[in-house]
Amino acid sequence: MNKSFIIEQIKRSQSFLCVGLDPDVQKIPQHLLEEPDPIFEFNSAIIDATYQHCVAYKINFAFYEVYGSEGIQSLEKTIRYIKINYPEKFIIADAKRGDIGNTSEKYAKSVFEKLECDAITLSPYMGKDSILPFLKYKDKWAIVLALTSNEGSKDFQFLLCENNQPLYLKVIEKSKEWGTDQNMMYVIGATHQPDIFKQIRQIIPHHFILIPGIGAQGGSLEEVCNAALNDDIGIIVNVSRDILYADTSEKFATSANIQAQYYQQKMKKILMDRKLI
Ligand code: NUP
Repeated sequence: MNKSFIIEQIKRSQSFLCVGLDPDVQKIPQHLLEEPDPIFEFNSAIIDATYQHCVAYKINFAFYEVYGSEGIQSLEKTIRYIKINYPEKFIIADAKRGDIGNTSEKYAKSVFEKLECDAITLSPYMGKDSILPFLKYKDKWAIVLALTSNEGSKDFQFLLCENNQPLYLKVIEKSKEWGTDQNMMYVIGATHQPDIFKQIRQIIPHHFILIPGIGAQGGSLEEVCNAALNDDIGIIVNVSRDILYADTSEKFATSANIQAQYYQQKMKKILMDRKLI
């Protein structure tokens, strides 16, 4: 999926929402546990309830791998379901991969060719040869972790490099040379100060930024968006738990629909205020 198509979809749906599909059998409505594949039942209901309000789905592999081969089947069925019913949605594999070159080639092949995802999250720690195999695919995306939303982001990502540049900026500055704004995005967590987004925008004015940390992790949508938006919109904001578990009764899908619409309406206003739609 290329960049102009993603922008077009955001403008059409007046939303830059990504719904994070992080299903947890402990939290999903208990009546679904009677189904042969509760995870898929849950995901497909959430997808049907939210597709009008979002442009992307992010599938965090941990929530599937934890159930072994059955979980992998649910993951494959979920991707297929989106591709068949809502082929315009951008599908992100949140797998946080990255390894020596020949191993990364296998990861890329598995996620882009076998699973047919559009994008994958990558850890930059192993450097250039760990990322390049993902950039060989046309219209596929490498989404590099730059400044993550968790508490532990402070352990390494703020360490100062030469010229007092924090590591997260060094990561962006260096890695942006490996690809372009047509095949690379960056993860920046919404839990950080909006000023940080402005600082990052000076280095990558045109790249898309994937922003997790809204909802359950407490980031402020308006503040972060205002600092991170660019002239081409340039942001995709993920929300997982705040939509998935808005309600754990049998009416969970209706509540997910309302919650996704709540975010979409906020995003629409942000886009309109900035005259981007
Ligand atoms: O920095 C990151 N923070 C983060 O929360 C990078 C991520 N990929 N994520 C993921 O986004 C996290 O693993 C989860 O799948 C989702 C956030 O979920 P929630 O806090 O909206 O429930």
